[in-house]
Amino acid sequence: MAKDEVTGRASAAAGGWGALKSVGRHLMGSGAPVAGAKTMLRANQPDGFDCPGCAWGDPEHGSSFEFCENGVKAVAWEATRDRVTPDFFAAHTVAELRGWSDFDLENQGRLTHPMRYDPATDRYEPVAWETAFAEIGAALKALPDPDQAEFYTSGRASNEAAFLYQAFVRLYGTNNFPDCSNMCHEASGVALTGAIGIGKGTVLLEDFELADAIFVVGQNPGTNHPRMLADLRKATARGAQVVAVNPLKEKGLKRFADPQDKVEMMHGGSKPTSTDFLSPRLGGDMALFRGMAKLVFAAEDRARAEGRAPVLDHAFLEAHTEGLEAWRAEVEATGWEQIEAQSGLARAEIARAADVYIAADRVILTWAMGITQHRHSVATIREMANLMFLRGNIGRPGAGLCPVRGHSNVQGDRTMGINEKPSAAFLDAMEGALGVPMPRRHGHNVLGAIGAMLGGSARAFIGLGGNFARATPDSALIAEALTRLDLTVNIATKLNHGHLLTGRQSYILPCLGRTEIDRNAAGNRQMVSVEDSMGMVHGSGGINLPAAPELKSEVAIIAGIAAATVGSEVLDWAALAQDNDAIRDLIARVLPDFGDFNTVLRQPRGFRLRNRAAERIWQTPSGRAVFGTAPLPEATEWQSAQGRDACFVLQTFRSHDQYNTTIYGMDDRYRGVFRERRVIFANPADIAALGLAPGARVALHGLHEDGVARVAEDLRLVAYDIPQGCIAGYYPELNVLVPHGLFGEGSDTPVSKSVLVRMVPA
Ligand SMILES: Nc1nc2c(c(=O)[nH]1)N[C@H]1C(S)=C(S)[C@@H](COP(=O)(O)OP(=O)(O)OC[C@H]3O[C@@H](n4cnc5c(=O)[nH]c(N)nc54)[C@H](O)[C@@H]3O)O[C@H]1N2
Ligand SMILES: Nc1nc2c(c(=O)[nH]1)N[C@H]1C(S)=C(S)[C@@H](COP(=O)(O)OP(=O)(O)OC[C@H]3O[C@@H](n4cnc5c(=O)[nH]c(N)nc54)[C@H](O)[C@@H]3O)O[C@H]1N2
Ligand SMILES: [Mo]
Repeated sequence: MAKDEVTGRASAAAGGWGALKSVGRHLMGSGAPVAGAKTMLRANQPDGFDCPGCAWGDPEHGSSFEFCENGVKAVAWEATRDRVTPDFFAAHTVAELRGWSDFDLENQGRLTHPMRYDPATDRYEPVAWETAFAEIGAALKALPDPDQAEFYTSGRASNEAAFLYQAFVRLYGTNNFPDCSNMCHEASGVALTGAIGIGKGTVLLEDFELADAIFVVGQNPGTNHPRMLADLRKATARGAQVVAVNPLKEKGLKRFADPQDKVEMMHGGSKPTSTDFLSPRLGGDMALFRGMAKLVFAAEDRARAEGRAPVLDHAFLEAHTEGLEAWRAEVEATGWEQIEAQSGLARAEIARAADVYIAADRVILTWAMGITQHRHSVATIREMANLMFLRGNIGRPGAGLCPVRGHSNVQGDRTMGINEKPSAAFLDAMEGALGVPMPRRHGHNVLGAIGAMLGGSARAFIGLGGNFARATPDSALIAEALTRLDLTVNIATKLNHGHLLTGRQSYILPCLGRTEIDRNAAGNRQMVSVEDSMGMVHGSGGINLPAAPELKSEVAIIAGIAAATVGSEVLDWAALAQDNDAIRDLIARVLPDFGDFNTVLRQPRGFRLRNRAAERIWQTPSGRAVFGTAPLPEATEWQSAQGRDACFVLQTFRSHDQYNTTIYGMDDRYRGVFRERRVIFANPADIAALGLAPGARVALHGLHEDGVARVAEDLRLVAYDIPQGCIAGYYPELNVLVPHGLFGEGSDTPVSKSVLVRMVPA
């Protein structure tokens, strides 16, 4: 068990002194401890900025300050005093920098000047903003077909930036919007749109205070949504059941010591965040939920036979749903053998979960990447929705579906129209507001963009934030493909590998971060807005001085490129770049749910976007909530691995010291791993069966058969409580093993949580 770093006592809880100590270290490390601490106090405050850490909602009462260890890391990382200046680029060739680690690149600090790549010197050199805009515009205009350009978005972009970006790209003539959410919660969007008519969750933070049972499935909130732990422990404290479903017994899912609770901190105490824990095999969740459904139907039959109150919510099912009978037939046809084999759970364990579900009047079900990054993710989420429908657990207080989003504004970016398959209604509204036709052909998502790059039809890549090269599967192939492009442009705060994979013409355009004050030419402060996982839209205004005077806001950079590319006849880019209120007025004209956007945004906690599913209005073709009827997969990856020599299913996940491809440090405190990232977590029995001992070095070989050799070398085995046959290691280092040709059915999401590999001793 890991020791608490301050008290030296073994600690079974997440949070506590270890978290506070880490907060101090990251603030000190940023070189701006006082400013950093002041900055943190304004995170998620009505007059401060939205924490760039995650998309978990903020409490209604904005007075108590809410931040977490990993929010501090995100803020300190942005508020660092270190700078990547033109001198830095003069001192290092791009070829040399490509050999640096992800950590070392970003750790150099904030980008300060717009830079252009010079192939003759293999260096980035400073370029004037206007020159960069003009050259990028000329290069885009020179493409014979706008569909040859790929416009990537990472989920930190504000609503205003995202809206302007999609307007520019559509005026340019394409719907090519590969987006980080394609690798993230796409399956949630697809499944929920089919099931309830909207691709978003239905609960608010307040619902967590009312739920009788909460299922937390396939996510690691202790690291990735730490503020959620406070809501979970409040729930267990008032007697609610919290069932964690995860192949790993993640520490934060067991106990949490709240660093903001003084008494607890003094006494070294902690409180439980869950009341039960199920550890399915990777990809086994659909089988688990099907098993639970079988038991709910059985309980209904028993209740009926014994003349007791029904278990199903018949009024809801009759008035609001369709497809129940077809699904029930699927459920009846699925045998327990298959359910136990895929889930790896005994029927008695599944019955425990079903009993919790049946006993609760109000149930919330949350999930993240452990559910969305599999081949059958869409079907799994439909199964979860089905189960919730049975007892009417949607659209009433304390109950509902809650996909827990990743990037702090990934949900908002989608709302703003970052979508390669925009609805006709959205395009009609854009045409109404802009008075010109929009492209109707569907564009590329991440998978499509990768295909176009590998195939050579893509010629340009523009990245609004993010790290496309490292976040995508098959990193090695993607890296190669990026260097063959005519044009690569990255709008970014910090240097990363993607910027070093230069096309014939390449630019790095440095932007303000969310913590920084954004003033227009007249000196007036600008704020942006974001939408959290619960559909709450907040304002966000920076409080720190810009990292460099040359920086521009994302909005201004997009407007600059747009003016040089599509001209200013339809939209007055120069004016929009100076006035985020004007952008919001435009947004409200296209998206009526934003109403009087500029007024409601300035209410203390912003406003909630209307969510019709939460009102039991279903925007599906039939006007009803729809039961999914997919069968269980023929075989999960775990089943395919059985009987094959040294074959395992690998999931790639996050350590406690990283934000996606941004590596803050080399520790994974809660899992007891320090100063290294090249580790593989494996069951002790599996390690022994290979004739190895914990600590042994191994290589992993990908088993996807498409002629590409996929190998990750020099990994150290860590014995861990994880189901046999399942192993885990860190993203992005292991993305070389994730095949781009394997993706979720209906979601196109790379299967980062189910990669078949062979383990070979080094
Ligand atoms: N500090 C920090 N915060 C973050 C991020 C970050 O990198 N760092 N990233 C942000 C982003 S973009 C996102 S999308 C979220 C990601 O948040 P998470 O989804 O929590 O991210 P992962 O680290 O990928 O963790 C996946 C979890 O699912 C479990 N899991 C894997 N496969 C399965 C399965 O088949 N079944 C079940 N039941 N569980 C499974 C893993 O054991 C792990 O606990 O966090 C956001 N917040
Ligand atoms: N194998 C595997 N692959 C995965 C995943 C996995 O679990 N396993 N997870 C997937 C998921 S859930 C996601 S969301 C993607 C993430 O993919 P991305 O969103 O593309 O990656 P990030 O690492 O979040 O991007 C980091 C970069 O964003 C830039 N940046 C930071 N802040 C700002 C800002 O305010 N503005 C701008 N313009 N730039 C900024 C910095 O330059 C930084 O280097 O990765 C996916 N890839
Ligand atoms: Mo994500």
